Amino acid sequence: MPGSNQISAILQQALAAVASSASLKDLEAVDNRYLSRKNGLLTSILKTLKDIPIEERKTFGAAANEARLKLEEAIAQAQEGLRTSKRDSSLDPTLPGISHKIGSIHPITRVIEQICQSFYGMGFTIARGPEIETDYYNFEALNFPPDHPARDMQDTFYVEGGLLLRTHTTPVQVRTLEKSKPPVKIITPGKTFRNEAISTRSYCVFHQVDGFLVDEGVTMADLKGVLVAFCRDFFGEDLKLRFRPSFFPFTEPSAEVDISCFLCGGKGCQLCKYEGWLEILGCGMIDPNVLNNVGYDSEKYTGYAFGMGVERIAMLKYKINDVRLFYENDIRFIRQFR
Ligand code: 2NL
Repeated sequence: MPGSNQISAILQQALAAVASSASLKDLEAVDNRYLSRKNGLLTSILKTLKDIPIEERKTFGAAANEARLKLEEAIAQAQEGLRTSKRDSSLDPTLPGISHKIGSIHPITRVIEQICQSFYGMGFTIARGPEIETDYYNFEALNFPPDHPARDMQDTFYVEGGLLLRTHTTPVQVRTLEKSKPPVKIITPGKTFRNEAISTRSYCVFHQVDGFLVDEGVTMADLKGVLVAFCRDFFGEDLKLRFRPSFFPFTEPSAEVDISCFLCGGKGCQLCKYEGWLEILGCGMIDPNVLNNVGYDSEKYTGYAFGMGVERIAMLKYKINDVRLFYENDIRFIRQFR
């Protein structure tokens, strides 16, 4: 028959098990072993009350209940202790936080996004294409004569298999025209390559955004309208534009576009080299030969096209005087464009 001694022996055993518990799981096991309703060592003892002489029942029952309460209390305390000690060791809210380095968008990426956004708003869609091109798409389809200086090894990077690194993104436009039916209205942002001596003004890699519209009845006036809208959106509402006659193998007529200097308003400053004007892009009406090359009837369809160097525009916009800064990945430079 169980006695009070036995109860205190079980309680001592249980308290020792609580003290040596290293985890909440251990405590749960102790709780189960001693206090489980069905067959816990302490709880079972209470079930034997009926076998005890009536006069001893009261003291024995009280002792067993007291032991149960003590153990429950000890387990609860140990649980709380484990929970807080865990919090203490792994999370101290008074410590300074772990700071994560926040990156920034590269100024070239940012300018490309801004240019695309502006043209997207005027109904242009974006097309992309390969950086390694054939002579056909990079030169021949675009009306470059076989002896054109741009085809020289000095100007173009040739790779194996008669392929080359595209010198402009215009080949993407040829590829798109080939696959489409008019009206076609796209811009082609992307990386381009030229075998040039590296200096403050030129680098072997650069970016270009080209654009065009081909449809029936497209004129130079449409071109001017789109470019005026773009320049004012990108550089400022008060700008004036100036179209100067120029030459490209793939457009006729061709023009270069200057904007009145957005820094000095055209009065003359360091940015515009005291000229009052900044050269922004090249453009023109797509040469009928180019349209014929992509299978369009150049009697029926006409198109305008334009192209701009992203580095040049980014240098003007952010007043950067050395193109190499874009490619040196100096964190102090990049960080300024947060
Ligand atoms: C510049 C000048 C230009 C084009 C790009 C083009 C596209 C097709 C047909 C004809 Cl599909 N032309 N693009 C036209 C004129 C100028 O770029 O200075 N780029 C940096």
